[in-house]
Amino acid sequence: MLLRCFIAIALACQAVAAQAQSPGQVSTVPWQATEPERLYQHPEGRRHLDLSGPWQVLVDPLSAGDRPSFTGLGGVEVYKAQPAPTGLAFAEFVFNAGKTLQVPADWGRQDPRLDLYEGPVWYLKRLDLQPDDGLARILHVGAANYRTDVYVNGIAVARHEGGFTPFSVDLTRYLKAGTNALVLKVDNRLDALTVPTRFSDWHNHGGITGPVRLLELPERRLVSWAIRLADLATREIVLDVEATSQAAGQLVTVSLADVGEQAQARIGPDGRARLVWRTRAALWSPASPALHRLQLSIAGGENVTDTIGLRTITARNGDLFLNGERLILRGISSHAVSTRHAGRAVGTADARQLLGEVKALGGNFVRLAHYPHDEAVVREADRMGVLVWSELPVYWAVAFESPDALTNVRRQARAMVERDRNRASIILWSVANETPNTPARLAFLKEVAADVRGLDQSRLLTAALLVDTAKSAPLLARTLAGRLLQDRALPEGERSRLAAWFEKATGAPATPDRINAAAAPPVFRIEDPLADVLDVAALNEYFGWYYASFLARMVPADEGRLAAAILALMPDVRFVPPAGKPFVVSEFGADARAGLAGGAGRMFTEAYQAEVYRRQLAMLAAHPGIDGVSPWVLQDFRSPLRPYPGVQDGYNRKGLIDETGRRKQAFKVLRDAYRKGWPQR
Ligand code: GCB
Repeated sequence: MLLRCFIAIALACQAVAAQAQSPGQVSTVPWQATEPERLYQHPEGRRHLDLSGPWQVLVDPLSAGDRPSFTGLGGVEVYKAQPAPTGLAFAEFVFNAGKTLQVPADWGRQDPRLDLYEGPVWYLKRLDLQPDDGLARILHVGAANYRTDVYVNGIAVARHEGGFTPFSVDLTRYLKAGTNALVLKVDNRLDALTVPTRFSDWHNHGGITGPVRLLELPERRLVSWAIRLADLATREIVLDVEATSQAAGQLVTVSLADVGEQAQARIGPDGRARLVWRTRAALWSPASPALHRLQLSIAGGENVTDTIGLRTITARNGDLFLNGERLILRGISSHAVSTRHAGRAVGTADARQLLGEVKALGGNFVRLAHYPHDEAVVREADRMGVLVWSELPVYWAVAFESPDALTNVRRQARAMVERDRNRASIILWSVANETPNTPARLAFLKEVAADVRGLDQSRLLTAALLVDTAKSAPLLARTLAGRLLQDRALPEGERSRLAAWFEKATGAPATPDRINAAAAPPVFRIEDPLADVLDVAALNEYFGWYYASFLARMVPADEGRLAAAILALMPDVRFVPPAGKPFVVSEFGADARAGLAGGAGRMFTEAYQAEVYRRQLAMLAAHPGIDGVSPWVLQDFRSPLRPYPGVQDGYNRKGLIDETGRRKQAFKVLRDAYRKGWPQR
């Protein structure tokens, strides 16, 4: 009898559970929250509560925590942050101080069980507040990868998408006197519609990876400001200020305290003001990174201090100019990684390590790939005098046909620019990396480019492009076949196979004249129509690394022989950028496992990588119009695309430095070239 009773209860429970889990009931939170709109700039320099440190967390791989129930019997609703019950009260999804994660930091670095985790983690911070002082309280999140839902005291307040850029949310009306529960649900799952998509060459570090602050600001406050040296000759500065509507009609005063300059303007009904004056302030450059204290104050409202530099960056007749002087970018690319610890780089100490290595190379430039890095890096780049390329995560094939993806990227672009447009170090905004040349992609990126230009007139636009493989691969194949057929030492069997291929590919007999003509130095044109939208044409190319294995599938020749022929060809290779555009090679490189023996005749050795650098630097120095390089890449970084056991072990090994900080031979090759003033020979 008793048994039958239990069975009846169990069956009833199952039925309720099945109902609760039926499709269409994925989330039962009354979700009204929308994407936060305005980004509050420079949170560090404004009155705030710092929310870094330990947060209580719940790992929720099935994303059950925003359901009222998953069994039909209650007890989930993580966002309500109920206190852990005692006694006979049932609980499962409750926060408990026993499980915490540090903020800011990705979760994999803190708990090896989360290293490959992709899913939601709930974060809780309890805030004791007395918000009766008339101040607005604005949450500012530096970065959280990838999707963040913000809840205050059980209410869904905002949902943000994008793993690298900051966002702010006005929490004032949700907070009460006493203890408040701030819950962030951070979900790092990526798919074909996210930007970036799931398919990329880096590890998807999840978590709150930027600082979290609660700004405490008066009603008459600043939202954003943009300062630029608008005219090098007259030294005219233009400063655009955006304040809250409550500040309309008030005077805003700006001063550059160290040079004793001041300007004033009245804030218009739209909250905006423009201040213009001529300055005597010293200009910023890598050789002399002069910074100035910018003070902004609204009458009867907020005072903010920022640190800024003044410089111009221009492109003219295919060259780059910093403060009117010809500029060559001696750079290196980098992911947001640090040799100080695993995971994503964050904060000033990581920034100094990364930029310190750029300086040690004798470089003046870093390409911060493939997404905006932590704000600390660009602030430190201002101080240390390193020029910066900052990039949107529009990487490979994103959903260019999707209006949602476009809206998402436009938001990310706005946040990237608004966060950093007062950093003198940033000279280039990159809108994309290696994207397919299709009409949908061109239309998409044109819109993004127009937005970026509208938000900032003091930088140049670029994107990392490729040469068209449909044209370049057959050209390279014919050139290499020609060179191999010129080689008297080529074994007979291979010669006849190659000659037969050559005749078929060129449609003519393999006569000495034709072979010599095919073996002539190849010219690769950058013909991507996206270049028309950009100020600077940047090219990623991997001569000396990838192409031989690919060509060995086209041409009947041994892969090793093709690889050697490519190395031999490199001094003769020429790229032609679109007319009138500065030309930067934004990637070249080769993998090397630090310490791997085998000499330059074996791929993945330090010696081979160093040889690729020597040849690349010589090849590119021979391009008369070259404006700079940022080889790939400063430090080895985690990537699921790189398993090769014993060699890559889950790391892209194209670093000049390995993950422990050990410098490889190629580091010295690049440093010597930069010290000698590359591209001069
Ligand atoms: C590229 C990509 C970069 C990769 C690199 C590589 O072209 O832009 O994200 O990591 O090549 O190592 O293949």
